[in-house]
Amino acid sequence: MKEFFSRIPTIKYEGPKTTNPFAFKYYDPNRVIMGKTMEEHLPFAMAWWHNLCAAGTDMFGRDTADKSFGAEKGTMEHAKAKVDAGFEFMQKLGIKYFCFHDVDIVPEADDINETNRRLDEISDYILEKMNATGIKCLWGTANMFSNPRFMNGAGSTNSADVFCFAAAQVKKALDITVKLGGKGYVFWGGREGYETLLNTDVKFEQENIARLMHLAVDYGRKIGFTGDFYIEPKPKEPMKHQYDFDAATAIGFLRYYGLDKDFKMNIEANHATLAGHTFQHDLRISAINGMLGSIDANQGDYLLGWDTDEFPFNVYETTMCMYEVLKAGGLTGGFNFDAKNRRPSYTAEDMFHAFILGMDTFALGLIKAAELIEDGRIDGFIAERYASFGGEIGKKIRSGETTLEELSDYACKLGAPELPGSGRQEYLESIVNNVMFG
Ligand code: XLS
Ligand code: NI
Ligand code: NI
Repeated sequence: MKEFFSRIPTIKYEGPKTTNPFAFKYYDPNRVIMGKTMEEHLPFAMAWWHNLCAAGTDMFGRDTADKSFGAEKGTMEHAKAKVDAGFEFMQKLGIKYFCFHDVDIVPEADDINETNRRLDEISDYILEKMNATGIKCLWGTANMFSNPRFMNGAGSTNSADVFCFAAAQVKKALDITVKLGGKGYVFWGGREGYETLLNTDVKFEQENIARLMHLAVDYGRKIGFTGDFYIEPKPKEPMKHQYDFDAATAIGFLRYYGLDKDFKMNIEANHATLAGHTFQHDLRISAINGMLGSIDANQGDYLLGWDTDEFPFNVYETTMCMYEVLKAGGLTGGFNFDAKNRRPSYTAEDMFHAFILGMDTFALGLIKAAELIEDGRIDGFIAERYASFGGEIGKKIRSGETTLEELSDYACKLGAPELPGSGRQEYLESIVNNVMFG
């Protein structure tokens, strides 16, 4: 078997003191934190599209990286070379999962029947590799945004024929996800949104998106898919307005259309920040609604208004992420690096540096989040902050055993309440720094 990354060794944990660029400084898969190993806390996944397909093309220039893996692009030989390279890559890093779109794993043909045949062929090949290595599929999805037919979206399209093509792609992507034992199936909105309300019937489009999701659930359950469906919220890009704006919007949509039992959230850091939230916010909203499923682990650039899909570097962000994940009792999904190298980082070495950075950044986040929880000062402060609801009148409010008149009488008797107590934000932030840096 050809070795694609022969210059790069298997990446091992060497600890924070090492200067070996091909070693983990913080990600020690066997280290136990709050009763589970790091590897159990952090089921990392490789995104097929960024790591094995994207080669640096942007609006202003062509590929900078060579992702041919020794084969001619657009052929099934290339598709297979990507499988070989991808599994070698994941094995060298100790990555146990991957995520894919249908068109990441095969070149799309003009006729859907031929694309489906290719998908059958490649999935046999991927399955062999999975069985040989123990690497698993985290989730699958259908790319319903690149092909020009989806210019107005897939579920949200104005064309009934295009809607059927979307249905066909979802059906096949579900078949392949089930065949590969995928834990989840993702709906990222793609082009499900609009450019202008002047040509758009929003209610009609949202009903159709919900219909497509219901059809997917019915079919998926019929063929034995027991995992979670996910919505991956994003506020904009490629459409000016994307319907799945953020977690709160997507959860409301799922409940309204009766999809909330089968769906959870796949929260992407960069999407949350594009929506004007912190990553932590969308995780918290998902968690308190019982819908925190999986994470697309990346980060954006606060100076840029689009999905830059950078590898996670910001330890404050991963710490607050892991704080939410630990509090929620973990994910049913995993941490998919929906992230790409910067265009000038075009070598094979850079692909490894990127994953080492991402995995170490999350490992640090996990270590620090556990320390924050074990430290207890933040939890203690929050409990204290709401303590008045443990008093007689507070308890009545919480249990619903009161009336507006009773509360009004209580207030009138008091005359004026005391101020609600300091929020102590700066004090709490200093605790975070204290835990982060010792
Ligand atoms: C795009 C999305 C996409 C999904 C999968 O912004 O993040 O990559 O994760 O379709
Ligand atoms: Ni994503
Ligand atoms: Ni994204």
